[in-house]
Amino acid sequence: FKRRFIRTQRLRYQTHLPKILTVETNVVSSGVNSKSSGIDDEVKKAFPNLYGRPVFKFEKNKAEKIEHKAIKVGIVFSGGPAPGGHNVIVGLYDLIKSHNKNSEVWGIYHSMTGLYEESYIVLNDEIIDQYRNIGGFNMILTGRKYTDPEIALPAFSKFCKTSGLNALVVVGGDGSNTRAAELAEYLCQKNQDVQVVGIPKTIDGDIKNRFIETSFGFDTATKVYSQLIGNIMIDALSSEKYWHFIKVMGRSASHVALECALKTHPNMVLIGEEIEKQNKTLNDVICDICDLIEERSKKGLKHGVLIIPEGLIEFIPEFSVLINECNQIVKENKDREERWTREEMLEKLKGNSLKLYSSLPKGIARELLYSKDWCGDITLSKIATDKLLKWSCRKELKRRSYKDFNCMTHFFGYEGRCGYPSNFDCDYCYVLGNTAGRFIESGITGVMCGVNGTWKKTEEWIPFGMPFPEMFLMKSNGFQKGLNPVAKRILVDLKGVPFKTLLKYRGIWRMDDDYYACGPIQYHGDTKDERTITLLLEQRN
Ligand code: FBP
Repeated sequence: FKRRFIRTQRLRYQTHLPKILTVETNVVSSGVNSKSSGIDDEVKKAFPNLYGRPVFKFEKNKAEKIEHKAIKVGIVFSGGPAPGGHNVIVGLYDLIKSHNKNSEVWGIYHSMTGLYEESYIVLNDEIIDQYRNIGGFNMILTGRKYTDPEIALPAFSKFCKTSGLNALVVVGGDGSNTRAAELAEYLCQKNQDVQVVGIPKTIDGDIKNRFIETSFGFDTATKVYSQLIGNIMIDALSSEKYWHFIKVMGRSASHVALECALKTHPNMVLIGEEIEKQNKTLNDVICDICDLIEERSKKGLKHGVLIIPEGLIEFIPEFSVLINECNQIVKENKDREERWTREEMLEKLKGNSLKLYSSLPKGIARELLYSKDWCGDITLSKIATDKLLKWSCRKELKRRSYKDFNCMTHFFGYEGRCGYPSNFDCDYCYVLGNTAGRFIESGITGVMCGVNGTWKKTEEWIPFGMPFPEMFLMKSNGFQKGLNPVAKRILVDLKGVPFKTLLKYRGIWRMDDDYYACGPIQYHGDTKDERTITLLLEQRN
């Protein structure tokens, strides 16, 4: 009964809109051209139609009332779930239905795969009303399957012609938005009047740039992880006997680890980007942790909390060489169907990589050979870095004759991806859906929707559309030959204010247990609905 009650309360949450989205609007250029000097010439060539367009924004329509024709808009979820996704659909649905009740939103099942398999549902009020402000991607499901663009693009173009679909909204991370940009460019080249618009989704927080301030889901996920970390901290303080090694999701970038550290004040947090810059080996990292364990122990502190980013090992140079060599060996034998075994890899590797690989616990060595994502990258969430560090610290501390090391490991990942979205993520996603709808109605294609001033009150936000090429670089994507345009994943900026803030405080947190247990997300009552610390520190005008 209680669970139902909470769900009902969540369904009733009233999302807010920026002032400009409460009126009829026209799309205008913001005056900012997205031609960035940082864009590779090859990217420009790959997007001759999309490159060089301005960043679009809205202004109030002062002319006569706009007649909105009925349209059919498809929407896909792609990649890992992120809290708030359903509200993107709801925001889009509410907008286009309010403009013309004959317009339709088609929920495409299982990401892009649904497009090629023509598997979709025409959404209606009854379905939509069950998912307002509710976490998860289960309304239309998600997927990660990669389809070769040479097959996918013509198939989608044909599907639009036969079905009469006018536009597609892609809710995804870097991979999905790469697909969305290719599709938008392809349709322009074919003179096909179908719009493709992207939405920045990922709990990892790595889809951002000089225009996009944050991806949705990062706010809720980091609040959920921080609550759990805070609880563990209080337990550590209460029993004073365990070190807790906590790995948090976030793929390559350490944004999630950094945000959780700023919120909870652990004794130590590892930031992959810093470790790479300092060119540290695994042994250096282990020695740093063990030094702290010993230092605390001398003061009678046998407990502690360490936060580890999911992508840590990618940033340890000797590991990235090893991962590349393993990838290379697997790719050279791509016709092979059976899984590689540890023993076979030991026969193939040479030099330092062989030394490192053979020194790893067998389980970790095997995990390194397991599944790859669409880019051919190792799926980091499957590698138990927390356990690797525990195992290596135990070995090192034994060598130092230290006996009091009791360690518990944790991985917080999936539990943060589908929680009830915070009020921020509810509003942000609703606004992104509404924004996407307005661009589509105005015939704008090839943009990612964003909001300027997300750290302010929702009413003051300024929504915009950033042309896709702004976020691309040339890279091997693991499937097509040579280099191809791929959306960038943005890493932690070591010169940025959030990291500098960590530098200021982390020395204090090592020995003083200044733990901060922030408790669960507040949905009701007198909530300030705090933004992430990252967003507040990066505040842009
Ligand atoms: P995307 O948002 O980029 O799809 O990734 C989110 C994520 O949760 C990563 O943090 C994590 O590494 C990965 O998905 C796990 O993938 P899977 O759901 O396939 O296990």
